[in-house]
Amino acid sequence: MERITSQFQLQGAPVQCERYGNGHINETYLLKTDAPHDYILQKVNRHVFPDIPSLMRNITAVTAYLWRQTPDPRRVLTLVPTLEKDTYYVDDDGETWRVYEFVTDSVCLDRPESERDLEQSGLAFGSFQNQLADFPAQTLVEIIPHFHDTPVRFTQLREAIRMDAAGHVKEAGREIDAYMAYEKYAGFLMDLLGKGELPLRVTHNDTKLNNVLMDAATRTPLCVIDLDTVMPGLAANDFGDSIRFGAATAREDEANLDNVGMSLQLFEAYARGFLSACGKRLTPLEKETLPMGALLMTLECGSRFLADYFNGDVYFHNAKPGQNLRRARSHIKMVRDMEGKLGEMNRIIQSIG
Ligand code: ADP
Ligand code: GN1
Ligand code: MG
Repeated sequence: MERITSQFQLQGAPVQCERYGNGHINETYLLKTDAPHDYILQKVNRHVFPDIPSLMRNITAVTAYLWRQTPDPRRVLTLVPTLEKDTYYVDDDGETWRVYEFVTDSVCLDRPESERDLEQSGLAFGSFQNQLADFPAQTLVEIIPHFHDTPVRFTQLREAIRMDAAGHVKEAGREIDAYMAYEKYAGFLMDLLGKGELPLRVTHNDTKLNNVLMDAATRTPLCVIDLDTVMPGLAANDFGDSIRFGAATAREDEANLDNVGMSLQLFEAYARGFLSACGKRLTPLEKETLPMGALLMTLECGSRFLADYFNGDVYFHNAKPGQNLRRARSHIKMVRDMEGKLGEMNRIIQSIG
């Protein structure tokens, strides 16, 4: 690690470097120094992100733009330069490393501890979208093409079933049937986009609760993190992914499906925060699509977990074998629950206005 950390312009000498956080993609470390100054060191996942130079250029451009609006290192993710003044370092094995300022006195939650926590995360992601409303979207590279193209995700699931790389397909007939029964919804947002009825915006695309840092004392939003997938996208997807993760009544990989569903109270809390920050910018149709965004992001993410299970767990970090299958099962259960609550979700959105 010393070989890596010595490449960055750090304040203080590194004294400790340990795995940190619960992200599914990158390898993240908390780097402590002998100065009162900590950092986040990350090995960027090169299998997930084949074009890291473009990814880093996207992040640099977006954070510079945000910094002009809010010049505060606790409120904008801040890259630490290398000795060569680059934003990342490639080691002898071809792995890419980057360092961020550690956002001090912050909390990062895997589950909301109150409705207010989720409302505040809605405020954070809504404000993020608002702050980037006039960002020149055409300058961003589409870092993972078709990232939230749900029909394409179903094609990838079919391909994973056909290849059956890990030999799991024969035991997962029920899950496959369950997902295929919901494919009828997959094209809903992409069709509206194709017809020009929904605008493309600069969106975050990975709006999990644990991708926002809150002030430890006030529990109000500080900083939106994990900017790897900032790309042109749909407001409903940013809204929906937050609901998938944050309004769930259980963890992503909950094994007891009786516990799994979506809480309408949490849905409402998130919607209040999100719409208070960016509601005025959304078209009436965009607002109408928010509930379907929640269902579709849950369906899509579940189909990706199932495909990864069939592919041999090559994409998402898995703490234990079978975790992707448990995630896929919980997600389809949540889709069913959301389907039954679409009317209520619509009423909530309309009542917030
Ligand atoms: P992944 O793509 O794997 O999800 P993230 O960039 O989200 O990686 O980082 C993983 C975790 O590390 C986050 O959920 C958060 O807990 C922590 N983290 C990341 N960046 C910072 C930061 N600048 N300050 C404090 N914590 C951070
Ligand atoms: C990944 O990186 P992380 O853990 O914040 C994934 C998201 C999924 C999410 C599921 C680049 O997010 O798309 O929704 O896991 N990120 C990428 O929890 O694929
Ligand atoms: Mg993350």
